[in-house]
Amino acid sequence: MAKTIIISNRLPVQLQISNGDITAVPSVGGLATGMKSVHSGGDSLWIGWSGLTDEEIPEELVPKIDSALAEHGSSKVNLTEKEVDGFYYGFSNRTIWPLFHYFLEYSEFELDSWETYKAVNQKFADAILEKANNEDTIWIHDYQLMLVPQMVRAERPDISIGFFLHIPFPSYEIFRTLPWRREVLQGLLGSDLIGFHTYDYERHFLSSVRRLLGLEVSFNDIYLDDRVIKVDSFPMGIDYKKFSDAAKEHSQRTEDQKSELQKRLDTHKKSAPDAKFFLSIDRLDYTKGIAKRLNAFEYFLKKYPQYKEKVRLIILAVPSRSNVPQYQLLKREVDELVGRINGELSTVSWTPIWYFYRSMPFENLIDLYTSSDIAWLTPIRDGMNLVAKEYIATRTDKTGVLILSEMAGSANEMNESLLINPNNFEQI
Ligand code: ADQ
Repeated sequence: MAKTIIISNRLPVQLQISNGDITAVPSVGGLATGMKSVHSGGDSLWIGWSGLTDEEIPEELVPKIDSALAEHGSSKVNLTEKEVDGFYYGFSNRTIWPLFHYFLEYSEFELDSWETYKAVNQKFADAILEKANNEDTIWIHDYQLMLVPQMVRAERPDISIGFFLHIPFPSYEIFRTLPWRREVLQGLLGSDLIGFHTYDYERHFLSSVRRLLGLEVSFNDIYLDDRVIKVDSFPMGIDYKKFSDAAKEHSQRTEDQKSELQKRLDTHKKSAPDAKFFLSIDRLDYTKGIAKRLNAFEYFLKKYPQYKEKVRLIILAVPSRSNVPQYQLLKREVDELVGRINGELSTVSWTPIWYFYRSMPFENLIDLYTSSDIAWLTPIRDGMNLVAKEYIATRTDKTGVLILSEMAGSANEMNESLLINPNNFEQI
């Protein structure tokens, strides 16, 4: 039977080894959350990196790891520490990620990491070729694997390949600064169908194809040799029912059934009749605008002191890419800002900011979404932003306000939210 093979850098579960035992914990992040529902819905295999380098996996545990992954319909690509450094922390996260999010000043163009990116993309392609039959559908995800489509096509000219980019595709003027711009485009053009979150990203991509490769483009078709490649926008959604059902179930819980977090949230609500929660949830990433948001919250409290003791900002930040220097600096900046603002403005009965730097179980995410009056999402740039959609899906009583950056892909679809320009401090 034909199957769908999903390929992304990370698998939907991450493995942890402790005392010779393997545990699989769900991966956090937009891609993993979004694709999980597709993966569990049919006959599919997910290929990706397990999150552990070859050096971290004892030889004798390999069979155990393989069977733990097989239980989750997954199969791993093995990467050494050096490969993870060059491919993941290097080219993917110090070149492509900042460049595609318009952080040109953070983009590093290192030949060595590019070479590793190519070699690792070939490893992913080989893993697909080993598992795929000609009638299977191959669905490749995201900026870490942009060369894989062409690498698979070279060996299996007739197989169906789709590619989806989860981050913005930047305008031609930005993209053209990449030394390996033609190779990246050619890699992507191994696909039959290339998807983006928004029409703007699609338009930028087509413009780069036309100008850098000189190919014929008609509407959203690209003509390459005897092939026609389709390009389109597919704004990614969420598993709406999962979030709204969970929210309804939480609203019916008795006092005994509530989580500790929910009880704390309820206590704060009762402390003042018009107490409000602002919520922000992101991976700790410089593209998400977390530091600006904290500064804006402090500014708000100083400008409108009547809100002191009435509002509280809950910041939930998932640790991310902590090996990259910009992320370490950001972590320090956010820690310091939270410390300074809380130190300056707290009273005996009130702390303005609750800051959680960790991943949270789904149950607690729902507690936060359903208890917060305002979701405050102000990324500087964001491919889509699924948190905005998750928040709306949990507002089953139809209350709540979404304040959303117009630089997030989701702003295109959610124009009843309060849209702000994240660079306009007063507006935030
Ligand atoms: P991300 O940058 O990871 O995704 P986003 O779309 O907001 O951003 O998804 C984050 C996901 O992680 C959400 O499902 C959220 O619930 C979850 N999450 C965040 N913090 C959490 C925490 N502390 N604990 C548990 N879960 C947490 C990338 C792109 C986005 C794009 C997605 C999907 O950067 O622009 O929307 O892929 O394509």
